Amino acid sequence: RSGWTGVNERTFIAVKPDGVQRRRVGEIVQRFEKKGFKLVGFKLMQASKELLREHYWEHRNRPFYNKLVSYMSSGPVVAMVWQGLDVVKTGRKMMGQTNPTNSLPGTFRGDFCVIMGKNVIHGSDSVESAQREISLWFKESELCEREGCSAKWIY
Ligand code: FUP
Repeated sequence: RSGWTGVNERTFIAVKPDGVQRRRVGEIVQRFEKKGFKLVGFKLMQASKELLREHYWEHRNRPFYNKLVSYMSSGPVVAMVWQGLDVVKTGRKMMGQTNPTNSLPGTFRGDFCVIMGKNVIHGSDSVESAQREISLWFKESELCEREGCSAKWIY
């Protein structure tokens, strides 16, 4: 998957259950679109605990692991794949810090929430994590990137 760099870089973004309940899906999609990124995958789904345990595998020995998996499976999430130049790093900036208290206004976590355990949005923290998470949440056939379907000059 070494082709997924530069303007083809992809990240996995999920609106968490509280983000869906807060009705923030539209605004999150809008900000990624306004920035100039391309939506290549999108689905509303109830994630299984099995999927979430795998998704948060790196935290398996942390005290908050079980609570995190329960919360993430407590309601539907919106799973998305966004594509564009430096989308992983920029997506992380748009999200803010893990703890909303440390997140600046203008970021999703800075603007929409106050509790670390219910922080609205997930975004991959590296290109490698993005590749792992995208293949965990999406089948290749669910990702759309038709040749010529968007203007090349946007990037
Ligand atoms: P982030 O990459 O900002 O989503 O943060 P992490 O991957 O470190 O953590 C994943 C999720 O675990 C966070 F969104 C919230 C939760 N978490 C806690 O509840 N307590 C902690 O101390 C750290 C993370």
